[in-house]
Amino acid sequence: MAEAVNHFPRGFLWGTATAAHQVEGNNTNNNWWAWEQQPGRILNGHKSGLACDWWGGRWKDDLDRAAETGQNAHRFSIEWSRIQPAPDRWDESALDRYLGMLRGMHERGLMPMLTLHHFSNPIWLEEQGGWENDDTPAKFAVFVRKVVEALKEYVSYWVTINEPNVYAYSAYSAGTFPPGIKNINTAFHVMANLTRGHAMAYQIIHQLQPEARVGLSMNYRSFFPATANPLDKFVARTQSSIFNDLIPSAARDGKLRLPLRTVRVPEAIGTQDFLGVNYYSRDQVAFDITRGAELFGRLYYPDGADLSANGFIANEPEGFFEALKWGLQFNIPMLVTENGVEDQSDQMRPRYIAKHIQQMWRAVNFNWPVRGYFHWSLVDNFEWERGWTQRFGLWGLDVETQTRTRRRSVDLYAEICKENGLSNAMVEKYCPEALKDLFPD
Ligand code: IFM
Repeated sequence: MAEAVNHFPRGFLWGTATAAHQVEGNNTNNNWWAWEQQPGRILNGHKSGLACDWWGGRWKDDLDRAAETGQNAHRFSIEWSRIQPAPDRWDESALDRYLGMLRGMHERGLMPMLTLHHFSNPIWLEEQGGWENDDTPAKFAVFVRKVVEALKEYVSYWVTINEPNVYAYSAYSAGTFPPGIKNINTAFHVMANLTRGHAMAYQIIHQLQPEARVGLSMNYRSFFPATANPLDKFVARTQSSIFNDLIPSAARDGKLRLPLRTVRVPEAIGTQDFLGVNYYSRDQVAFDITRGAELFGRLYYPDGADLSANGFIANEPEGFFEALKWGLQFNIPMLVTENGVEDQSDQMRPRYIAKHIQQMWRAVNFNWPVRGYFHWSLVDNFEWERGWTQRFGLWGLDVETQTRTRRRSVDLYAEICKENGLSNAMVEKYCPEALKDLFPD
């Protein structure tokens, strides 16, 4: 077959994404560390421990790996509990460390994107009620001001809050994240506070750095009605509007449209310069009267789905196209701030990457404003309540020895980054099983 390359626009960002608690290690002063010490909270009793030892300095080697393999950007997060270890105390040395990381990214030609909140809270904040407490958005704003004053010279892209939908759902409705609450109304209350926190952060960043680009990273989940039955369609739509739409819509027009009422958050109007899209998979949704707590939807992957190692992710690239189409409604540039798959053996990852990048290429061919892609993740890291059982890294990690193993997907992703596109030759080399699909004769 003749060489065919699906190119991306010049200046497209290609990177990987990480988060502080998942890679730094020894984050002993946050709610996740405390949660990990409680029996039964994390699969197999795993603990984050040293994680990828970025706090010990191993970020340097990992970012060398990113830069050497053609990436030009990196998304990471900072840990609130390190910078503000107590309500009335700042740790300037922690900010200096982050400055060092930011300089390190620039030196390596990696444009940093900084996330201010990625699931973890200082223990002191959690003891004051965390995001359930209506004072928390203002406390977050104080933290954000301190950080932006210290780091703004090196950052132009800021993500205020990572996946506020996943955070509110997991911590306050499913109870799988700390503080382990299972109450959907509390989750809605928390969503309102997260929206307020985001809005305050947006205003502060722009006050201090008018040219900054500020957004949220939303986890977009595709909910596909299991059948043409109107009830399946109805629950799929309801799930999607609650999970996907609520928060970014509120950040557009200041209205958080909860199922039975609308909460007004006027300060959130117009507080997104870009939309961060995190996409992993798509669910089939069937109406199920017995599942009141899950809004009457039974979610599952269809028989024959291309499943990841632990069955956690189905390879559903069309859902990614749908996510980008959904993002268009906000009329702002989009960045794919996460996309990836858990796959220790790296059997599936190459075709997952190729198929998703192909869908993103379809989107840019419609001139949809997609500006970059951050693969989750650079190196295996601590996967929250699923501990070390899920391996999302391009590089594998032996947690005990801190040895990194280069998976084959590294080479595929490097070729994509360097070429600024995906070719039939790459697909043939790394995932020939996807060739017919992606480059039909
Ligand atoms: O590891 C997480 C990340 O912290 C948030 N988005 C989903 C990833 C994979 O589960």
